[in-house]
Amino acid sequence: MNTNKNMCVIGLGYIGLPTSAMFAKSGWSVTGVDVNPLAVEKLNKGEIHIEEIGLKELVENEVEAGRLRAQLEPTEADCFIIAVPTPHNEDNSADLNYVIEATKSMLPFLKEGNTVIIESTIPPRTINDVIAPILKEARWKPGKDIYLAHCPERVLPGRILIELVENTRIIGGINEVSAQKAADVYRSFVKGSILVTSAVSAEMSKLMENTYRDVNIALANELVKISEKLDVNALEVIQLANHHPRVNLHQPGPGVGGHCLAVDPYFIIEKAPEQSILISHSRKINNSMPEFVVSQVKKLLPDIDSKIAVFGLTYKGNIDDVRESPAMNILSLLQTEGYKLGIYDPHVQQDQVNFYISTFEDALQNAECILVLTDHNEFKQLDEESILNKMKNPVVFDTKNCVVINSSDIIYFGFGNLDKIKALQKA
Ligand code: SAJ
Repeated sequence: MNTNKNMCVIGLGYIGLPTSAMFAKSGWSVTGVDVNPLAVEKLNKGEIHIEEIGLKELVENEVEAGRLRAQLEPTEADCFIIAVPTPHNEDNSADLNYVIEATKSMLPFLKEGNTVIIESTIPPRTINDVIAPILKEARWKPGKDIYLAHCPERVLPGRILIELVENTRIIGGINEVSAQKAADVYRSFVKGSILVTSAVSAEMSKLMENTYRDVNIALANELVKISEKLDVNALEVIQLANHHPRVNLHQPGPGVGGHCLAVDPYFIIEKAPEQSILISHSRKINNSMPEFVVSQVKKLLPDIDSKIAVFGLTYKGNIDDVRESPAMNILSLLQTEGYKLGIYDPHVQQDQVNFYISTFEDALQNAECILVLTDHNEFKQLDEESILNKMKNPVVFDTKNCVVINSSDIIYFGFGNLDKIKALQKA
């Protein structure tokens, strides 16, 4: 489809850059805007500053075809998309400064009939209570002479280019005509359903998707703690209960990380703290898991001179992202306890962290326990010969239920047999 229309995308990160490239591919003439000169410079050379499968080739093609370019300031366009980050403040509330600055930066370029879309994750009512007033102050009438909508993204890194096309999109307008205008924009390349709603329902549904997972993971994590007290195998219980056709207990773990599940629920809590009881308790349960893991480690290794081989730093398996990772909290708690640590993560580069990352063999050397904190594929089948040769005690404590141990000489602990750790302490 060749629309011959102009688009300006503000924010060339994990969402803005792939989105810009997809719109360019579908015929829009796209100007990407970023405050980072490196991102701008690279894009104009047809290069990318982030990693994502298939993105490099796509951007190269679109820049070469003249449909995609970048600059530091916005420009006139038919449609503006804002895809800047929403970090959180100390108290976990949303820091809307980037979204507000991005909105203000396009004001000088707005023309009657333009469509403005916010993709950034925002607390409920932000479109109505924060963005619309900025437009009104500039004498626009949102919904009448400018169309305004929220269209949250829901893509998973590694699958962004596929999910941008295939996922259902929720489009919430400040009024019906705004939602329809924004929906027309996404119809350029989205093959999934496009569900049109109000801005506040779109804001809330995005946050509730991630909150649903966070709350359910908290339930699984609480089950682990209850099971530890009552000597129950939590993992077996989850497996058994999930045979029920309408039950889907999630998987427990060392905590919840990443920039979505561990962050988005707070955007609901900040707007309705007294009502968000389950949501805020779930956050507390998930945040308590690093301490719970360390309490189990202390039972396993009462001697704080012991060395622990910590396997996995990222917030989930097979990625290189350490943002909000519970593994980082566990590391610092273990350091505070005084344990010696050998840290190994084949997906993390040395320059991403401010401590030393060992090789597999060095991490194992003289260790008395391998503490698995991430379910990388590399950890599912460990080199057992090295474990037996290098470790002082061949013990594995697997918080992700991902390691398969074959040798009977290696002692395996996980969230399914915490009673055995308790028994050790009593012995
Ligand atoms: N986790 C568990 N137990 C589980 C599932 C996950 O402990 O049963 C942990 C993971 O180890 C990780 C965290 O939860 O620490 C989050 O992982 P994730 O894969 O569930 O989610 P994200 O943060 O990578 O991506 C989510 C996705 N949302 C949902 O699945 C509802 C994604 O679709 C969104 O685009 C993304 O958030 C976002 O940007 O909001």
